[in-house]
Amino acid sequence: MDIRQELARFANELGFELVGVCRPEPMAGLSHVRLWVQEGWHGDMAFMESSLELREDLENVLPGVRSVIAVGLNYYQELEPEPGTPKLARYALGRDYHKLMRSKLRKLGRDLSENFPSVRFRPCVDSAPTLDRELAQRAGLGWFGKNTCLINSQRGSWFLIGLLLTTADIDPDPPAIGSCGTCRACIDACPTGAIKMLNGRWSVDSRVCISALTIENKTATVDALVATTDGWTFGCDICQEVCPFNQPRESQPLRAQVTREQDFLDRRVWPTLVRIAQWTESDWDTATEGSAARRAKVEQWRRNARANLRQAGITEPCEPLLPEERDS
Ligand code: B12
Repeated sequence: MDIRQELARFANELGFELVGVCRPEPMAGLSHVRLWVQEGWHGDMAFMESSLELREDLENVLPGVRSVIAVGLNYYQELEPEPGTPKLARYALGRDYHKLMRSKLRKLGRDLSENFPSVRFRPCVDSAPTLDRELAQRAGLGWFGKNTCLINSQRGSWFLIGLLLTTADIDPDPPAIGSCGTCRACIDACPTGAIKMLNGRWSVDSRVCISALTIENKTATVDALVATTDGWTFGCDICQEVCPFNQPRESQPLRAQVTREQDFLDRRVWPTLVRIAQWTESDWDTATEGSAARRAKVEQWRRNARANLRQAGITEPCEPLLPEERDS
């Protein structure tokens, strides 16, 4: 039985549009991540600093690992928030992708184990100290664009990455090769200039990236976000929306195809920004359950919603700010 054939069949049945394999060799990009952290471009993401050593060796994630299976899941769908409602990045519109992809990867491991019983697997979806884009690039899923997203020449970049580390020895795929050429669409479109050169590589400065400001940052004030977040409440898709590889063409019909994943298409209905700006902890808890948008806590949601309301010129529907939310 050929494990590669089995893998392709099972991955396809589970709905993964992309699948590839690489060896668990040392991470060539780790020195770049170190520099990025040293320069402070990780912003408030302390976990990116504290996990540097663990990221050096995939043995830390699965002892005995011999192959890394990388999968990609398309999450693209139209984004058309009603005025006065929150604007979320596309990946957070439906069910939490971490839960969805992890359960699919567990199933993939179980399916493969039936014919290869002595083999061990570990699914990872943002849950382990791995450099997902680099591993997926090595496994052939896509190449690094200037916006740092992994771009697949046929499909574009609207896919999430999951990894299944395994002790099985599987023949690797060739790495993905490609380039943005002279295109600067994402660099020029980013309202905060977050895509910049760092030691010869295009990189994202999380201190100003709208995605990081609305999801990871806990200290910026409402005033600061009014000036920077450009109407986004949670995450940001601008650098992918403008990417030429995400524009469908007759010759490239797979680009920006709507996802087949019903769990992503079943969007939740969010309360209005006015309501969110006054959320209690328990409102937040109910509204974000099972959503990737739960990564931002209630204070961040209230702050982001207030910034959006001010951006829309609506200043006074809210209760007065709570003391901890006042700009000093
Ligand atoms: C931290 C993080 C963020 C941060 C920082 C983003 C960033 N560009 O680093 C913030 C919060 C801003 C963010 C935002 C988003 N993120 Co994010 N994020 C991550 C996370 C946890 C780590 C990324 C990381 O390592 N950053 C460190 C920097 C230094 O990495 P880098 O610039 O890509 O540098 C690499 C290359 O330069 C390369 N490299 C350097 N030298 C060399 C040399 C050689 C030879 C090679 C081969 C490579 C190489 O290696 C470096 C490390 O991998 C990953 C999940 C994971 N565990 O990997 C998801 C991940 C990258 N994010 C993802 C997504 C979807 C997003 C958003 C689109 C969400 C949104 N809509 O708001 C945005 C996109 C913003 C953007 N343009 O990046 C996806 C990307 C999917 C894809 N197709 O690329 C990932 C993989 C999560 C997932 N499981 O799917 N994210």
